[in-house]
Amino acid sequence: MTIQTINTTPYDDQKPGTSGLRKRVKVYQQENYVENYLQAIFDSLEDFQGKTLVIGGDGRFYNDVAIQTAIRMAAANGFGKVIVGQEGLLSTPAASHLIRHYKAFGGLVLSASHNPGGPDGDFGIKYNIGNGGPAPEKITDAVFARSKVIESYKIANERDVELGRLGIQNSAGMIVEVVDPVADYAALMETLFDFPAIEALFASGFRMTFDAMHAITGPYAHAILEGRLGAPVGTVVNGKPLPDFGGGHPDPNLVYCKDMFDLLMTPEGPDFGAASDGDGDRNLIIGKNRFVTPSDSLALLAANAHLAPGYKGGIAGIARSMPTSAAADRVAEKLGIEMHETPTGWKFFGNLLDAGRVTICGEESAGTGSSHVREKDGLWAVLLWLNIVAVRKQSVDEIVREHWATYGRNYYTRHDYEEVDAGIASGLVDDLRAKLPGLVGQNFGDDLQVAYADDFTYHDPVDGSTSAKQGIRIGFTDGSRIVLRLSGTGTVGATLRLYLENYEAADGRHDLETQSALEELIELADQLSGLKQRTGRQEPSVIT
Ligand code: G16
Repeated sequence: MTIQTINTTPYDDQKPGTSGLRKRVKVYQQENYVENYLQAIFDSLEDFQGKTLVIGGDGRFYNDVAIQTAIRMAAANGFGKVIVGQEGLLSTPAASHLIRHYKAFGGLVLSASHNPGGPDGDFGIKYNIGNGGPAPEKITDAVFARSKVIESYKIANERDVELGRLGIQNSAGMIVEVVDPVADYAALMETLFDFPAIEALFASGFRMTFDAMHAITGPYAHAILEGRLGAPVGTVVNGKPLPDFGGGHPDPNLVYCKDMFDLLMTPEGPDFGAASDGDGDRNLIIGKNRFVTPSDSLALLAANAHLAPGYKGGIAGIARSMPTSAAADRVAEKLGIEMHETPTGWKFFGNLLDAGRVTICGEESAGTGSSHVREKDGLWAVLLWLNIVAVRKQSVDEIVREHWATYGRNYYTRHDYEEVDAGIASGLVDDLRAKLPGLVGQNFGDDLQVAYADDFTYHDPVDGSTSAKQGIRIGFTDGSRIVLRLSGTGTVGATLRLYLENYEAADGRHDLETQSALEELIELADQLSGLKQRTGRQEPSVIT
């Protein structure tokens, strides 16, 4: 065994986005691309000699190659131990749990989340710190800076680790432990939720369908829903992780899960439908005749969390990303707990969770989670919903309607314009930003008056750091909002995200069709930004 130092030349595009470095597989397959990025990560960390690194991914194409490289490089750089999921598999929340549970120094999560996989799809690498959460900007900025000047990387000249064999192996003197990817995570879920109540729910004939989208949650959902909770075999569909996700797009939204949505809207459909994404951190919740928006889901889970044993003492506070609707704010107000608005990106919740200031966090991008790990967690959200349904003995639709009757309804939609020319997209955002100061106080239509218009800046109340330019917000006096920002997770061109929200009070009308309820705001957003004309698009690529 020898440790080699290999000369390399830097790439200039290894800037981590909202969640790690996501690129086309073909970009990652370039000579030393993975090696450069991993060495830039290791060079940006301190005092990890002899310590433990967790490694796992969502099973997508190129995971196996990158994991072997990561293990050899971890050994060469001085880690004492690597914990890796069997076959290289770990959902993102399970990786976060293992880092915390085994007090590891950090972890590498290999995934491009909900982006398609396969040789022509996407790949990604994300570094998580010792609290189990995504590295903060201080580290990701250092990684990018290092990647631009890197001259060499260290790698052990070792044979492949047998990823199928559970137990201890050795790589260049470093211990490698291959673990069951599900066991520790499933045990954690059992401490949080009322498993006997959910078991009784299934025993009473409650029917559910869970679409694992041939991505990472298959093994977890089979083991927990069918194995431990007694849901009938067949409840979990597309449960085998495949390197190309079976050719599908593992994004659990109403576009890619349309068949499930349609099924849930029929009388003979099941009572509950759910799905998770490529790496298992996102969730989709559909009750019979009721799709629950991620923003509403956050509010509902926060309002009802005390029904689950893990949260029976109540929650400390709630955090949501800025573009997420303000539905959760009303719950926090009623509960008299802290409410925080952060930039998009789960990494911004880490400090608040670590400081015990919030317990539940969520984002409009189909992510909800809690202090149990430091990532959003798809199956956790599904289990909390099941727990609530089991205890309240009501349908999802009834629970949602009662919530609106208590708190009012935040109508909400997101329009995505994908693969827009990057120059056009950034020009559009810059021009709108320049208009903002002049908008305050202006009236539009019959009843829209601009209360504030800014580019969101976040001041982290825990470490005092500031993150500027996090998205344009135009807020109106009646609580309506238009938000526009550039996605940080796309891999081709730019994705413009337009978020629209208005509020209908508790005694207001809650049965409008969402796009119609938001029509005036949609038109105004186009008028102010010139979105359609400048992008040449008549319709968004995806509406959620
Ligand atoms: C990641 C982040 C989320 C973010 C989402 C969308 O999720 O972890 O915090 O909301 O991307 O980000 P953007 O709007 O910049 O594309 P995931 O599930 O892709 O890892």
